[in-house]
Amino acid sequence: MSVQLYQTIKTPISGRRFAVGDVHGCCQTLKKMVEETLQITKDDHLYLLGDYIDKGPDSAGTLDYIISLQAQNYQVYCLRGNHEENLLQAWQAYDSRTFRLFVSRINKSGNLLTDDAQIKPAYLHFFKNLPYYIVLDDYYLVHAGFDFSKDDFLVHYDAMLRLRGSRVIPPNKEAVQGKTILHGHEVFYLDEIVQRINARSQTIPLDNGCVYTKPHKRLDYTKTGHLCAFNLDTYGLTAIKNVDI
Ligand SMILES: [Mn+2]
Repeated sequence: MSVQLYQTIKTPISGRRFAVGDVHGCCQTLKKMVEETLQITKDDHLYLLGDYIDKGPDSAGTLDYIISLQAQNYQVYCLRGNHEENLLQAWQAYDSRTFRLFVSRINKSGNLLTDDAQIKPAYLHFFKNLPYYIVLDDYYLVHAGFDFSKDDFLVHYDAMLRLRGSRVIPPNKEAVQGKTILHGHEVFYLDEIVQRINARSQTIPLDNGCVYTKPHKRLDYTKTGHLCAFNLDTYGLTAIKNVDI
């Protein structure tokens, strides 16, 4: 199996560029963002930052929607998130009973599986082809972040999926060649995201915890629960409330 580790994408001549944070099974919210709010056209680029599945109500529906956009030649580029990686790893490591338990009970994503507890072929194909990061002319896109404590941060793939702490670890400016880093994975409150954008921060988080719409032990749910889209050219942020839960 050969995995495409990263993808390089040139800026489109016409069309807009948007990056959207963690969707986590909130298919209707993603659909609303794409069709009503942003009104994405086939000239636009849409970058999804990983974690399409788990937590929310419809993992399979979210994948079906993304795959159908790509099949219709919308320019939708998808990163690998830790939830997609975890699913693939569990599939390889667990017996089918444990695997079904993990996917259905723990992650509430039973609709990704066939009756005999295999990942449905279309989803397996989708997951296997997800890159760990995307290089644009002026941005790096990554699910969680890069480990800048390492000189060769571009080969530390596990950090790209799981790192937390873009608040504390500054990017190595020279190493990223002036590119801005966009990431998801770690929930940031909306005011923090706006602040990072307005400050033209070198690292911009875009996960506002779309699925956290109710009181939560660790997060202030009045400041989460939005799906965020960032316009890479205008620096505009569009945040919409979750409509799935
Ligand atoms: Mn994540």
